[in-house]
Amino acid sequence: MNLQEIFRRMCLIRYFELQVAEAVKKKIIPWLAYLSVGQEAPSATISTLTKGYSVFTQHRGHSVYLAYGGNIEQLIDELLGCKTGCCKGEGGSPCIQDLNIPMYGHHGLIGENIPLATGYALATGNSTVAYFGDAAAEEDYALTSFGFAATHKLPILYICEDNNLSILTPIKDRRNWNVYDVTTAMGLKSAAIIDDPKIIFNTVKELINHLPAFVNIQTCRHLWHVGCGNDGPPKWDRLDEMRNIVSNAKEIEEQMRMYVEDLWQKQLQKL
Ligand SMILES: Cc1ncc(C[n+]2csc(CCOP(=O)(O)OP(=O)(O)O)c2C)c(N)n1
Ligand SMILES: [Mg+2]
Repeated sequence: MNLQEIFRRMCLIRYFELQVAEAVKKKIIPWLAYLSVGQEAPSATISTLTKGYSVFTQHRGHSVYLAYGGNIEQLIDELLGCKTGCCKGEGGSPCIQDLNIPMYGHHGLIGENIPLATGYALATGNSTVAYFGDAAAEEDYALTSFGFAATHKLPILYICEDNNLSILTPIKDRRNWNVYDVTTAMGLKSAAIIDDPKIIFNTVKELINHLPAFVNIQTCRHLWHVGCGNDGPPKWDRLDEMRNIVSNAKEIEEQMRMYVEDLWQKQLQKL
């Protein structure tokens, strides 16, 4: 496990998202942006284990795109609505994709990436990973896809980034069951963990030898569902905890901050 690399990816995502938040505040980005501040750990960690997988995301996908090495200039341009964006400036924040990874974007229905990824794994036989939220995992088409993957032993890894929220509604007000129990009952290898990169790494490293598999990862959204507001200090900040355990953390963080800020400046100058 390369904790420095995981931390580097977390910093890349954090500083990228802070730039987006700044651009939203200044109305340079006047449309919806779904940010992953606080939720960096799952994709930053899992991407180090699943290079070469085909990736499917839903609306909160900047983190996944960046973690898997998506083209950053094209992502900035997409958020700015430029023709040079990764969806020609027509998709915006929720629909981003980079077919060089390959990563396939979102189409509007939460969790639709789950059946799409499942069908893709069936059709191609490629190792596939789908990232989605705790509300997406409740959808009927998500649950039937989990069952289908278990029955057909598809090479797919399902990652639920569980921030306990569907916009503003916590899980306790939405359901009295958890997805882990359902996927386990269906015969999927399943795990329910917190977003500590060491735990994520060890869990996923084992599960990818036994696909199909499902991992529920409790994570903490720092900002509102959309845009850059917040309701005070977050419950936890995994990136901050990593600063204390990764060697050369300060240097890595500063390097990523400068890298991202320079890229944003460069792209903004083109406007
Ligand atoms: C089928 C469907 N229902 C409702 C919505 C509206 N909607 C957009 S995002 C969202 C919440 C998604 O929550 P979750 O899947 O947990 O992802 P998170 O936003 O927490 O990352 C909802 C209800 C939608 N896009 N599609
Ligand atoms: Mg959620």
